[in-house]
Amino acid sequence: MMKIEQIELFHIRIPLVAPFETSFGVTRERESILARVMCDGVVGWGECVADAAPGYSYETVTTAWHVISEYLIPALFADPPAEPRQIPQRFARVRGHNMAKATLEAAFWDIAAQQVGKSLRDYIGADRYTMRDRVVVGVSIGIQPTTERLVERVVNFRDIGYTRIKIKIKPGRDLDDVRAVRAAIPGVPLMVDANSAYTLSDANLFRQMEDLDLLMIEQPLGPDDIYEHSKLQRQLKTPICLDESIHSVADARFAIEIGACRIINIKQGRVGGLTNAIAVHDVCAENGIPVWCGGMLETGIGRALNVALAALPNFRLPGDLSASNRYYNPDLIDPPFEFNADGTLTVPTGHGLGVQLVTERLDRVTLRRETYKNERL
Ligand code: OSB
Ligand code: MG
Repeated sequence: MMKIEQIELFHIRIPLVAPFETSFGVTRERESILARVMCDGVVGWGECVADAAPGYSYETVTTAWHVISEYLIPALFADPPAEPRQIPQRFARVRGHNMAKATLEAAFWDIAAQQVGKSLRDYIGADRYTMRDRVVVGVSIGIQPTTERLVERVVNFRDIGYTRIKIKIKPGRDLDDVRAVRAAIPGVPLMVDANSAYTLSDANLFRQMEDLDLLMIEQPLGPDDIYEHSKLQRQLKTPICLDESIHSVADARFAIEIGACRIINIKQGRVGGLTNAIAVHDVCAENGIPVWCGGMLETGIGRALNVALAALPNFRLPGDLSASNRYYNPDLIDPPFEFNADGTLTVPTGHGLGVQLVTERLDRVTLRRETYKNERL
């Protein structure tokens, strides 16, 4: 049994190095929650991927704080898990709120790996998977004020060495932007992410992108839709990748079975934690569907978890896992994640997450901090 002594929550706000615009809004400062869990004197960290506003998901920093503090922490104190894989079952009486759930589960994976003296990568891999040492990464570029500025940024990231470029699109900022970018970087793997900004009646727009050699079109239709994506996918040679629509193994199975996508973006926060993320990975692998690791503008804490997850074998496409300096300067961790010349990030080898949080930096960005002690101990 994991003996949980206490759990601390930190509501943080940290400025991005550049604003990040998607079809659902602009983020200038990332708000999030960090959870610090202590079990038997071992400290583990988890980062919540919910944002301040309910743009990408209905979850927000405020709803996640509420659900974590009022329901999830008490559930764990009442019935502590023997290992992290039991946590989804402990949280089963809370519907939804996957990002809140994933925050705590992450910290327990960090602790469990440390307790057996393994990196999170090796702990996830166990004897079941051959894990990578480095993960191939891409960059996700937000909507820019002008097409010229977008092309400039794309070329800049290509020159740094990012081997896959993703650009955000929205109605009015789509075909012309994609054509201009494609012309500027012929041959470079390129994809678009619509974050659910379109409907089936826009099928013709996506057909017009068919000759731009896109790697995939990410989440063109509704955040809760799977069915209409299958109708769109039937009209396109370009693979559709689902992000927002996939919240569970059941969603993944359904989407694969009806042909709604040929690729799935896995975000551990969106599917309710690492246990479910690994299960989605497995289902996709069994069905020949490649996955890649999505990002939510995480600090180094969340990034370390993503990088370990992306070391699994069916993460066959570059993830939205850029170097720390593409997001925050400085990151909350030191050393930061650095971009390798071969287009990869190195998976940490230290025990647990294998990254070092800088306490003074955390203090500087913390808006609220609360400690929950386990009175049952
Ligand atoms: O749709 O993948 C997305 C960021 C916030 C919310 C949703 C998304 C994104 C990104 C950024 O695309 C990925 C990253 O962290 O680099
Ligand atoms: Mg996306």
